[in-house]
Amino acid sequence: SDRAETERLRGEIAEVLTRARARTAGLTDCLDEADLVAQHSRLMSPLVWDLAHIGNQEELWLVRDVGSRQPVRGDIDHLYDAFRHPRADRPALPLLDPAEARGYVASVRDKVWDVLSDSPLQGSPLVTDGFAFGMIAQHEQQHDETMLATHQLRTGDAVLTAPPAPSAAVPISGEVVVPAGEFEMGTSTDPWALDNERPAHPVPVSAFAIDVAPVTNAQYQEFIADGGYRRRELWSERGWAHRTESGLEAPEFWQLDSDNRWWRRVFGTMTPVRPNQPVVHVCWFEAEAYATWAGKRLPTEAEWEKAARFDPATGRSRRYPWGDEAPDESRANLGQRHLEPADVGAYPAGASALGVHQLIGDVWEWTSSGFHDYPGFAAFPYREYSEVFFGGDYRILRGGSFGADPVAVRSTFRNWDHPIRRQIFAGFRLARDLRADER
Ligand code: AVJ
Ligand code: FE
Repeated sequence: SDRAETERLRGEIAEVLTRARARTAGLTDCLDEADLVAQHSRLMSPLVWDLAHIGNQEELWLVRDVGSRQPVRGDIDHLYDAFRHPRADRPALPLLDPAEARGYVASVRDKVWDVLSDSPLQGSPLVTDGFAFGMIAQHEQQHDETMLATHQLRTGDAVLTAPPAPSAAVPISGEVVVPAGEFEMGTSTDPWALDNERPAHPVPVSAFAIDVAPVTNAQYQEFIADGGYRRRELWSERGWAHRTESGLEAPEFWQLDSDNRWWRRVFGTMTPVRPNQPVVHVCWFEAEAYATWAGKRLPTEAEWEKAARFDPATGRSRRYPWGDEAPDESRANLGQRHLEPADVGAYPAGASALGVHQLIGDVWEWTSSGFHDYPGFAAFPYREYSEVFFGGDYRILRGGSFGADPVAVRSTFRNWDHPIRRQIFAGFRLARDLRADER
């Protein structure tokens, strides 16, 4: 019945909101006041800003807009408006202190429980199928991933712990051919898909080959050893200028020891580089140079999505590579269960219909595409989520990292960032055009 369905949906919303808040608490309760208000990198906000910003977005959309309730704090919106204050300026703002921020997010959440129990979850587009609640759960999880990146940048003793990510029973390598033809890209029906993923539309894609796994640390070390960072001809003009100015020599957080072995700092702990793990913390320009060195290229966004979703048996696009069922521990490394990517081949149950592994989880994957609207796009519910970024100097990332929560990951989900960014949990996989004899 409709009533039973509304109750089920309320339960699901309560679960995703509660899971997000537990993660937010875990990322902030482990640090003292000084660490929470400090700026660990000019690229990032103080963690106490993310915390109150999470509460403020929840208040704007769920308490005030959906719930038509009185503001919890009507006086602080401007402090937590990401468009008013660039990240580098946020530490100087008169922010809520950690205790006030914790109190604020808790008061907002109390009101949200009341709004949720009253909302019919249908009627206006904003609440239909619980959209606004799902959007806010995704927003909190996106900031949790950003806060996780701040933890990775932070120097000092390790504070986060998690079991190591799985290795593979059977190693995998090589590529698969994705046949030519139209596929359905994007979605018009996924209830919590964000505006930039909509609407579903047919996209013609020529046949191409794509690697079954992301590029690993061992493969990336070969590129370094072969002079990858010194050979001008492997880099684009912009890439080389950036490499030179920024002194790039290896992925961020990597260090070479006196025996010529690579280590990387992982959330405050020095660990030997795991050879079969996807490389992480490389920018788009490094991915581009590696692809040139390997004689391949990055996939376009449409190619990535077709490899992830297209089922040749039915011609349908799936929600996830393995089908329509939600991710679980056997299929993908998501949700900060581990603090690192898993080795390639660790999730055979997560492979796509075409046999491509680990498209979801482990590392965000750079694509060659910029961020543009799909035909028929309509900004919803606010232009500042997606629309203001279209056509900017961004590259699309797909698939989600070990630090992305399942509520904010699906094969239609689109992430974007500047091509120089390395603090995000990004790696890449390669693709190539087919040779004449393969077509
Ligand atoms: C979609 C991950 C690029 O973190 O800048 C958070 C998500 N938008 N608050 C970001 C977002 C508003 C966004 N990304
Ligand atoms: Fe935000």
